[in-house]
Amino acid sequence: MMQYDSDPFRSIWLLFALVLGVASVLPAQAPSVQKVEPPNWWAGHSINPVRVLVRGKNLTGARATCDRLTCATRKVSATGTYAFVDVMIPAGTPPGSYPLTLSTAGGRVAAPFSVSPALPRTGRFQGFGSQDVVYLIMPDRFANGDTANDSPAKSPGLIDRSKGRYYHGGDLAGVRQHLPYLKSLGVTAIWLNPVYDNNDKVNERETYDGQAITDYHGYGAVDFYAVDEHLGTLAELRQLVDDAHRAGIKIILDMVANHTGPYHPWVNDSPTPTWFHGTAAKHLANTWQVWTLADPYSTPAMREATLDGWFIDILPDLNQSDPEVARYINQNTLWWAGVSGIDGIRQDTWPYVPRAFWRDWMTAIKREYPSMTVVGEVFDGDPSLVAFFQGGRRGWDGIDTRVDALFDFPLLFPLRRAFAEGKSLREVAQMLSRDHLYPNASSLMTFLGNHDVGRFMNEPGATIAGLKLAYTFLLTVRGTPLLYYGDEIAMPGGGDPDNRRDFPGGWRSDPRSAFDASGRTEPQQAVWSHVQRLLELRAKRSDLRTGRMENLQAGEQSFVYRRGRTVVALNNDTAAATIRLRLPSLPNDALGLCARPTPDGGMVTIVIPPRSGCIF
Ligand SMILES: [Ca+2]
Ligand SMILES: [Ca+2]
Ligand SMILES: [Ca+2]
Repeated sequence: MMQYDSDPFRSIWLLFALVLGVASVLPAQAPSVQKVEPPNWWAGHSINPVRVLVRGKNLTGARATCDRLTCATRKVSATGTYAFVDVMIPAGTPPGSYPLTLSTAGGRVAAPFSVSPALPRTGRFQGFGSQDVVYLIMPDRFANGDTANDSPAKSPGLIDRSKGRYYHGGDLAGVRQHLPYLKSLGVTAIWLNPVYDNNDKVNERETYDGQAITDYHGYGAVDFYAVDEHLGTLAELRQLVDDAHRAGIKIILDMVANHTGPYHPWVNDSPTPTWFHGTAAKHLANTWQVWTLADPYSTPAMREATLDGWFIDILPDLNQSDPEVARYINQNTLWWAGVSGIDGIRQDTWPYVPRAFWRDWMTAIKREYPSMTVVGEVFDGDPSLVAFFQGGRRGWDGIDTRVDALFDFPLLFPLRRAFAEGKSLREVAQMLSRDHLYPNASSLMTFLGNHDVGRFMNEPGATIAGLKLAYTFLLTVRGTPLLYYGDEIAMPGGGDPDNRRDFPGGWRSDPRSAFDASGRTEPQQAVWSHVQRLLELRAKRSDLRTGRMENLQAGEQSFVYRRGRTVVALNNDTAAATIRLRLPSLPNDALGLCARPTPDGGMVTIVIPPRSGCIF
């Protein structure tokens, strides 16, 4: 047996007693405040009291008081970093500054807070649907409208246009300056990738080819209550929304409720012990088994890694089952809407968040903004799986998430195969036959590409004719069509980040500008004017937006369908197609590609040129 000398133990005990004694006579450290979330709220809001999360130092034991509002501290984190304060705003409270005072044994500190005037509702919070045509913009890659924010004081040196994963300088001012371009094309809504403040330094956790990258794409939030300084300011966001509304264009903001960026300050010191699923050191990696979430036979353990795992093993997974996290996200969503006047929301990585949370989140949105709509991302080609996540009916779990729309990924893949690769067009018609699986297929958001898949023109076999034909289909079939910036000028680009090249002409040094017809090449102009013509037709004919869909003919490479009284005929073959339809007559093709249809005894014959589509 080892012999223990009692002396070292006595020394440690004495030291401990000394420290305790000194600590008891030291004055408590003064409290300080770094961040108040939300920094402002509204009188008469459906959420009242609002729960304010104050981040600071030495907040242990903090008691909150406020002038003319009613404040109460609900809890303080064990580290003394976070205080949760309920702030009740009496009806009719005039807008203004209403700082909260936090008092501890160490002193008092003010936490800035204000009551804002509510934005007038007319022409705001409008929602979107099949009457719209949405245009997706990655703000860093569209147009550099303000070079003063290219290398901000807070995060200098992250811009390098020669690097695909660095900032390129595009911003909200650039989007605002090109609203006339979007108007002339005919889009009615813009979806912006996230504008949250992202990391101010290079991202060394998510490296690419061993090189550090930046979070230019906006999906790595470090602050959910600020616009990234490369993109502009909150005031500029509001100005963009206001100017867009004046031009008759809605704004859809991208939001991420599933995770934060790896550098969010919560990661090393979280507001509650259960704020995230696990910690940076110990967590599950997301296994992306989305099917297990829809499977009525899966066990909670099977679903756990997909729901609670960290994306790419790096992005901290928020725990929406912690009521404080749920409340934080709900308030954050309504804050963005309230400060900016946006019309809709695109929600990232939809399946990876518990459905009960979505139901409550959607309910909170609709309670405050009944017309506001949400489109969720379920990145999967299986319509039965995507349909499970659509709102409008309860799943086997008894939950209706109430989400208005989802992206039509199931249609994307056969559409690419047919129109880009020249494969079966019947496969597209067959995918549409699966619409019976959805609570509401007409609310799906249809698209030829987005920021997460290679461009249409990079598919093997893609041609300008194929792209034009794909647009004829996209802009006449059921759903809410989405255009990805640059696809209207046939921009090329492989996988991320090559599919996020700068829009030509968005930078002053660009040799030519595709924002102007004179700066477009012949093929670019051919696609652009085709899209514009289709959008013009769509705007004029409500049939193309809301008309009932009916198949008239589906062959291996031809597809004819009716939307209300309008007939659309597509030929994906490299030879002309002659099709006889059981119709008494047909008007002329609005696109001028098909010859006048010839009626004969209750039938009508149409001849569709190779790889073309006509609208009768
Ligand atoms: Ca800029
Ligand atoms: Ca930043
Ligand atoms: Ca999750």
